[in-house]
Order: sequence, then C-alpha cells, then structure tokens
Amino acid sequence: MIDDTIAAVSTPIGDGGIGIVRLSGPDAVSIVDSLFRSPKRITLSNVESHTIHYGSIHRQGRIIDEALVSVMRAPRTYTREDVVEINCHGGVVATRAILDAVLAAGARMAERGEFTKRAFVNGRISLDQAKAVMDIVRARTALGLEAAVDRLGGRFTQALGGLRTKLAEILADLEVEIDYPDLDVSIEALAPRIAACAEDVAQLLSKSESGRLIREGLTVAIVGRPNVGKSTLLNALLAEERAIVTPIPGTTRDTIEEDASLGGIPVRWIDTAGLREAEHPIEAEGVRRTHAAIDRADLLLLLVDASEPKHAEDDVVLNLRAGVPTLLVPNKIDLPVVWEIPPDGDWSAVMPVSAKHGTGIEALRNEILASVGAGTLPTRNSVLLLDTWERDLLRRVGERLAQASQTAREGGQADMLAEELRLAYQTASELQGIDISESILDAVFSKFCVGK
Ligand SMILES: Nc1nc2c(ncn2[C@@H]2O[C@H](COP(=O)(O)OP(=O)(O)OP(=O)(O)O)[C@@H](O)[C@H]2O)c(=O)[nH]1
Ligand SMILES: [Mg+2]
Repeated sequence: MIDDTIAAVSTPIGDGGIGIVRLSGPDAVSIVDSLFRSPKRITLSNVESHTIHYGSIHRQGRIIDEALVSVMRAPRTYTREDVVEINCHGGVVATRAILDAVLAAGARMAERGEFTKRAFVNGRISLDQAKAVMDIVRARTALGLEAAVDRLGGRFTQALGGLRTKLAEILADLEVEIDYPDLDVSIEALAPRIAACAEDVAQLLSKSESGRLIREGLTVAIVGRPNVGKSTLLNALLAEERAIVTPIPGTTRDTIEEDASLGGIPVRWIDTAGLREAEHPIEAEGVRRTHAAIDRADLLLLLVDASEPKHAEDDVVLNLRAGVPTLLVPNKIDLPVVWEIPPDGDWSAVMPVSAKHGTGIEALRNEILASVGAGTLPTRNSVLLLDTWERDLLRRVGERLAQASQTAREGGQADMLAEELRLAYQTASELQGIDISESILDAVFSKFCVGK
C-alpha cells in the first residue's frame, strides 16, 4: 500500500506557455486545497472528480500564481491514485515556487518515473506499457513514436502472453506423460510445437533489431581525403545546403554533425575534415576530430574521387579499420571515371555516386540501412521496441526453447524436457513483468524523467 503523496513539475524545464505541477497520492487533494483560493470559494475536497477549477495558489498569505486545478479521484487516473494537476503560467520561477509550496504542505518530491511506476504497481498498466510511455516521451522519429504507441497498446505483452499459453499447454501434456507413462504421449510429437514457439521468439528478436536502431539511432561518418566531395555528399543526404562546399582542398576544418531520419531511423550524419598530413594546426585539430568521429561511428562511408587516379592520401582512408560496416563510395561519377577499385578492400559494398547531381544517393541510403541490419526500410509492423535488458531475456527464452526443442527431437527424458520448458516459461513471465524484483523495477523507472 502506497501511503505518501508525490509531486513534481511535469512539463519541461524552461519558459513555456503553461507549466504543470502534478501530485499523486492519498493527500493530493487536501494538500492543494490548503494552498488554493478561488473567487467562488470552492473547496477542492468537495468537488466532483475530473473537474477543473480556476483560482490562485497562495503561500504564507501571498499569491504565487493564477492557476487552473484539475482534480481527478482514484481509480480513474494515470496512477489509479488521487491525482491533482496545477496548471500555472509557464516559466521556471512560478512552477518551481508552486512545487515548493506543495512540498512544504506535505507532498514528497517524486523520483524519476515514479508516477508511471505507481500506475504499474497499482495494476493500471503492464511493465511493457510503462516502458512504452518512456519510448513515447523519447521518440525521435515518427516511426519511433508509432512503434511506441503500438507497444503502449500492449502488442508485445500480447505476443508474450500467447507464447506463455502455448508453453503451458505443452507443459501440461508433458505432465500427463510423466504422471501416466502408460498413456504413451510421444515426446517426439511435442518437438514441432516447441520449435514453433522458438520460431515465435526468433521473430520477436529480429523485430527488436530494427527497434534497437529506432531507439538508439545510428551515427554515420563520411571520411575521405580533402576535396573528394564529403561536404557535397552530406548536403545531398540531408537534401539541404548544410556544409560549405568549395573547390579548395581543406574547406571543412571541423566536424559537422546533423540529425536527420533515414527511413524512420534517427541518424546522426557527420561530415569530417579531409584526412591528410596536415601542417596547419587548425587543420591538424580537424584531422584529430575526424579520427574521433570514426571511433564513434556505427557506419563509415569511405569517399574517393573517381574522376582522379588514386592518391597516396586515399590509401590512408582505405586502410582505416574501424570494425564497423564500411561502404566504399566512389564520387563524381558524372565525370570520366579513372579510379580503379582495389579488388581486396575491406568494405561491405561499393556504391558509386555523383553527390553533386544526386545520382546513386537513394541506393546509398538503402545500402546503409541494409548494412546495419535494418534490411528493407522498417515498417510499423516490423518494429518492436525493446531495451537491452528485455532483449537479453528474450534471447534467453529463445536459447532455452532451442535446447528443449533438441531434447524433444532426440526423444530425451520427459522430466528433463519439462525442466527446460519451465525455465523458458519463467523467463517469459519475468519479461512480462510478472515475477519482477524491486531492483529491476527501480532500474526500469529510474530511466524516466522526474514528473512522468
Ligand atoms: N563533378 C562533380 N564535382 C563534385 C561532386 N561532388 C563534389 N564535387 C566538387 O568537388 C569539390 C569539393 O567538394 P567538397 O564537398 O567541398 O569536398 P570535401 O571532401 O568536403 O572537401 P574538404 O572539406 O576540403 O575535405 C567542389 O568543387 C564540389 O563542387 C560530384 O559528384 N561531381
Ligand atoms: Mg568538406
């Protein structure tokens, strides 16, 4: 039973049109009532649930701000507790002063994600849905938002529920076999059913791979010797004139970073200073930053000028080993091509383009997605947002099912198979938030912002 009342500013810090201080808990209404004065002399404790009231918030006889106060009584609220929201004029000082007044009147400052945690603890939402709330708050692209909303609708919870039902049925048949060996339930006959469950898990895992990209995004660095057209390529990929382009080698001296979505995946594109032995200290610093960008990148575009013979400086670029997917991009193919592609390169594909004229850019975009495992452009149905912890648990369910499936195929011992299936079932339950320990819960909710 939760018996304290929490409060936090639920709108972002900074100046805004309105600011909201939210309270949840048994004393939410009486605390705000003690600070609230309305022209109609309303007492909040007497008003109907889900109503809004105009007035002002006072502290020690002085008015802090005008406010609209919403009173929502349990259980039809976000947390299933009494919830009061004070809408005041935005601005850091007013909202902060109201929060202070509310805390002085008996509320406790909410921890990160504590409102959503209470919604979970009080049974209003599943753990999966709680995390979806976080994804919605953080979504960086429209597709990310759609996937999060789907998750809030409980799509993953449903999939897991379906899996647990199937496993429970198999386990039940197995118990019959163990208890009544004479009935002759064949263990081998269970193998295809177990394999089907393993396949369900494999599909969820593969969907979560594009989900990972949507949550965490991708950093793509464009590298090459000076003047090969890196900045032109950045502009082509962004479809805007972001970086300065000139025929003078060494134009870009600092790394330029820009965020833009690629098929629903948030990508940070980095244009870098051309790699060469730099004499000027500014250029040398630029080259150092290029190497730092290479270290951070999830994917490299090695750019060369196809209209010129290979340079010694190209070799530096071609010999980069970043341990991430790398595409060789011969540029300027609108001019006569003289550069020959070395046969033994360490890149996953060669994607010729003309950055200046836009030739090959679409193919390059698709190849970038393919190289990071997003395959074709992810769609709403092919995306599942899971965090590292969830993917790890799901992978364990998959491993246990693979083991069980093998045991069944080989006609192994019934009690051993039952034990493996039970472990898979338990892990799936844990993933659904059924057997969740307090420490895991805290870890999950601490990733939220305060006020959510
Ligand atoms: N013909 C042709 N010219 C291009 C193409 N891409 C870039 N250029 C030209 O190549 C020159 C250098 O382009 P930039 O984009 O500034 O090259 P960069 O690699 O960023 O150069 P630094 O910043 O100096 O390292 C400019 O004159 C561009 O107009 C292309 O596809 N075709
Ligand atoms: Mg440049």
